[in-house]
Formats: sequence, C-alpha cells, structure tokens
Amino acid sequence: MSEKKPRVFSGVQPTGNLHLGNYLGAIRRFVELQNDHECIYCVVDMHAITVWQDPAELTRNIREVAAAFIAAGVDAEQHIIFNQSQVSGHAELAWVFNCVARIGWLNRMTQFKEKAGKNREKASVGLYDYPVLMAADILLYHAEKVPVGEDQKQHLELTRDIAQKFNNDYGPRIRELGLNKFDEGFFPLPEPVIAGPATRVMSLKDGTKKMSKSDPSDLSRINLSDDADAIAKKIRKAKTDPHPLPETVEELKERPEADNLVGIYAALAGISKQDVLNEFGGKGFAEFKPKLAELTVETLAPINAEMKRLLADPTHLDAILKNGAERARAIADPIWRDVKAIVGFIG
Ligand code: AQP
Repeated sequence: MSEKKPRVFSGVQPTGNLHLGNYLGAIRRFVELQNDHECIYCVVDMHAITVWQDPAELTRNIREVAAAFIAAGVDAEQHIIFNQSQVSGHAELAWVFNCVARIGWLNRMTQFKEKAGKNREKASVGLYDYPVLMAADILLYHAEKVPVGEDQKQHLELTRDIAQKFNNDYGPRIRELGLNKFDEGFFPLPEPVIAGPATRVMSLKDGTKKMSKSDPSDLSRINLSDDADAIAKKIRKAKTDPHPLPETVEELKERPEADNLVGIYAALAGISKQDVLNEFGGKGFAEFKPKLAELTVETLAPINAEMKRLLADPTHLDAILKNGAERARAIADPIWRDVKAIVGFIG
C-alpha cells in the first residue's frame, strides 16, 4: 500500500509585479516539493483585496500568478492550482478562527504594522485580519507543510497558535466525535518550509529592505516579466559598496547589498554562498554583476516565455483554476463539515 504523502499548502497574492523574491522564496520551493508531497497552491485573491485593487487588474493578476506557478514547473494535473475566492470554505473557516484568535495575538503582527504604517486607523479590517484568513487557508486542507519566504514566519506561528487553541478549546468535543485526526487534535500544527540562501531577497536599491511588489521603484526588483535587457540593466544599477567581494560569508555581515547579490547568485546556481565566494572572492562587482545577470536571465527567460504563452489564452488558464477549485473543494468540504460539527452548528 502506498504511503499517504504529506500535504503542502501555500499561496501568492495577485497584487502585480511578481518578482525574483517571490520566485526564490516561494514558487521555486513549490516545484521542489511536488515529488514527495500532495501540493495545493493558491492564488490568494481574497488576501489581495485587503489593500485596494483595481478590479480589471486583479483579474489579470490572478491569471498572471497562475501562469507563473505553471511556467515555473508546478504540475496542475498532479497537484492543485486554484484561486482562493472559488472555495467558500476559506472565508467560512476564517470566521470561526476569528472567534478563536485573540486580538492581542494580531496586535503583535509586524506585517500589519509595516503595511498599515502611520495610517493604521484607515487600514482595512481585512488587512488586520489577514493572518487569520491565512490560518484558514492552510488548515482548511489539514496541510502540514507551508513553503514561504522568511517574512511569513510570524504568520505561520499564529496559524499554529490558532490550530492549537481550537484543538484545546474543543478538545472534549473532538474526542467525543472521534475526530482526532492528528496527534495534536483535529488540526495539525503546520510547519513552515523556509530554507536555502534566498528566503529573504532584498531590494536591489537598499539591502536592508525586502524586495517587494509594492516598492514604487521598479529598479528595486527583478520582475518575472522583465526581459533580458531589463534584468541586465537592473543588476548593473543595483546598489553595491566599493569593496571587492570577500573570501568568507562572515565578512558579508556588514555588507547587506553584497550579501543579497551573493545570496541571489547562490540560490539561482543551487550552491552555497561560500561556494560563490570561493569563485568570486577578491573580485569586483564589475566582474560579478554580468555573471549574475547571465544566470538570472538563464533562469527567468524560459519562465517568462512560458508565462507569455499561457497568458495569451486566458480561457485555458481559467479552466485550470476552475478545475483546481473543484478538486480543492473536494478536500476542504469534509473538513469544514467536521469543523461545523465540532463547533455545534447544524447542517
Ligand atoms: N523578498 C522576498 N524574498 C523571499 N520571499 C519573498 N516573498 C515575498 N517577498 C519575498 C514570499 O513570496 C510569497 C508570496 O508573497 P505574497 O505575494 O503573498 O506577499 P508578500 O510577502 O506581501 O509579497 P511582497 O512582494 O512583499 O508584496 P507587498 O509589496 O505587497 O508586500 C510568500 O511566501 C512570501 O514569503
């Protein structure tokens, strides 16, 4: 009898400007996990509207993220690709979790503080509640592993806290109904998968800031839609310091921009940062940057071309998402029915 593969869930927001950080921190991990896991990859459109999205652009961006998953190598037949709003269980379970999570827990979330900034009073309630919806996304499928970038670590911890509190609060009821599905109770405590040299790719303009879709400067990031010339130009213009590359990783510590470029190279080449320094230590950026540009183009050009091909046929992409949503629902519905029984809802 074949062993049941552990289930993986992760999502990407369709907020435009998909970049190298999203690829190295998340999407490439998605592909790596496919062989020995059952994977569910979601275009989290409900998360996207926690900040204003132009509706027509949102539709385009949902397709763009789906195309990026497929172009990067996710197998939409063996695994599941869909957009969140097609499966109502995400919002339903999020409501139950809203009643499990504590306000004090959400008040500690650094991403909300960063994104809301000084305008906290004007931020949407959805932005504040974002991590609770994320917990619902993952736990609706009883997923045990979640490949994400470093920035999502705190949200994953909150997901575990919510799962644990639900398991505790409803412990007697879960046992009474015989719904202890995991050692921990009804919900598993999902583990983040955060690994490799590029779990936090930084801005090309400021090595202390995360590469981000919403950075107003396009030169700060390499978009998955950038062509070879744009990639080469952005790497050429990337901020650096005047010193040659060091011989050891230790010496990168006080040099955030150099550290970032070395990390990107290592991740793209599938080697360690020390391996990169063994090759380039003592050499200047004038020598290193063209090699980095070459490697980046080599990796992204086929993805870019495949995304363009897929995006030229939106009907086909929509059919993939619809089919994925049906298969996602088939997993989520029984879990949501159990949640309702545990909580005491009728129907
Ligand atoms: N710079 C990054 N380095 C490594 N991983 C990253 N991720 C995002 N930025 C980096 C990872 O990509 C996945 C999808 O991210 P998301 O779209 O859901 O949300 P985000 O983290 O808010 O992405 P951005 O690009 O930073 O968008 P804005 O500018 O809107 O905040 C996640 O696994 C994330 O960790």
